[in-house]
Order: sequence, then C-alpha cells, then structure tokens
Amino acid sequence: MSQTYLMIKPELVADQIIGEIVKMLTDNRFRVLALEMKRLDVAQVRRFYAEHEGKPFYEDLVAYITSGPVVAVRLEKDNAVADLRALVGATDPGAAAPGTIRYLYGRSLQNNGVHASDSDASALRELAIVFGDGT
Ligand code: 3AN
Repeated sequence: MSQTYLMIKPELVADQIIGEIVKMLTDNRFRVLALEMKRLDVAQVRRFYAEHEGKPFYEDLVAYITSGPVVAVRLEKDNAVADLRALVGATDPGAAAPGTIRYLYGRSLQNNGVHASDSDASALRELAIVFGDGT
C-alpha cells in the first residue's frame, strides 16, 4: 500500500463539488485516511508549489490556492500515485481524457479542479506540509 495526496481546489469547494469527487475516489478503491476542509496560508502554499517558483503563473497560482478553503485528502491504495494521476487526468482540462476528474470538473489550465501528487516523494512532502506529520 502507498499513500498519495489529493486536493480539491477552491473553485470546486466554493461550488460544493466535493461528494462527487470523493465518490469517484472510493469507487476506484482508494481508501480515505484523512479528509479536511482548510484554508492554506501563503507560506504553506509557496512551499507546496516551490518547484514552480519563478514561473510566470506562480504568483497567480499562490493567490488562487489561498483564495478560499480547499479539501485536503490523504489516500491509500496499491500504486496510489499513478492510479490517482490517471483518475485525475491531464493538467489542462481541455486535454484530459473523458471520465477523468479534470475532464468533468476542470475549467482552465489554472482552475483545473484538483491537485494530485506526482511521485511518492512528492506525496510524502505534500502530506507533511498540509497535514503536519503522519496523521
Ligand atoms: P499538475 O497539477 O498536473 O501536477 P503542475 O504541477 O505542472 O501540474 O502545475 C501545478 C498547478 O499550476 C496546476 N494544477 C495549475 O493550477 C497551475 N498551472 C500549471 N501550469 C500552468 C500554466 N501554464 N498556466 C497557469 N497555471 C498553470
């Protein structure tokens, strides 16, 4: 079993598209180990997206993710990272495969609905930033 991190981004939380996504996760045999609605602060989000620092979209990205509460989800499954990336779909919702979360709920390259960790190392790092330790 491995863990990964899914974050429902502020525009979907604002529109209450939460249950639909959790159902897709459990239908795909992910176990929800922790789930919390929270408002991330700027310092947390800058660390979270540190790999994008300096890119043209970075400041807008930080402002967007801190604009309202997100729903943070700790997930467990065999092959969790790859299986979740497949369920989430491509970064650009316009390129996401039919049936994926971003195909269904993504609105633009920035407002693409959800975040999913891209490696086991990222998952550990991101879960620690958002949930603290190993809760
Ligand atoms: P993913 O979330 O698919 O791993 P990343 O890590 O490349 O994609 O991008 C992180 C977030 O930054 C995306 N979810 C999206 O909100 C935003 N983003 C990425 N590329 C762009 C871009 N070219 N223009 C605007 N926002 C972007």
